Amino acid sequence: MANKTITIKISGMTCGHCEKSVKNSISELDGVIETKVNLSDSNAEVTFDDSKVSEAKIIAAVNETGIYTAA
Ligand SMILES: [Cu+2]
Repeated sequence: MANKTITIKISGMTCGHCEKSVKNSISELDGVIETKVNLSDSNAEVTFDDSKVSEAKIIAAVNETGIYTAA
């Protein structure tokens, strides 16, 4: 088990509500330890246990909202 911190670019966020929605969609994944979403920088900093979840899964969770796009 190793904790990893990544920053992903998020498109489509326009307000504090968007910020919260993105944060929730990432935080509910098993293995995610901390999520910081920055509306002004259009990104999310995510710390996770890489034995439980991956960067690809985190990106997929954001894209599954159908509103926000992660890369
Ligand atoms: Cu919004």
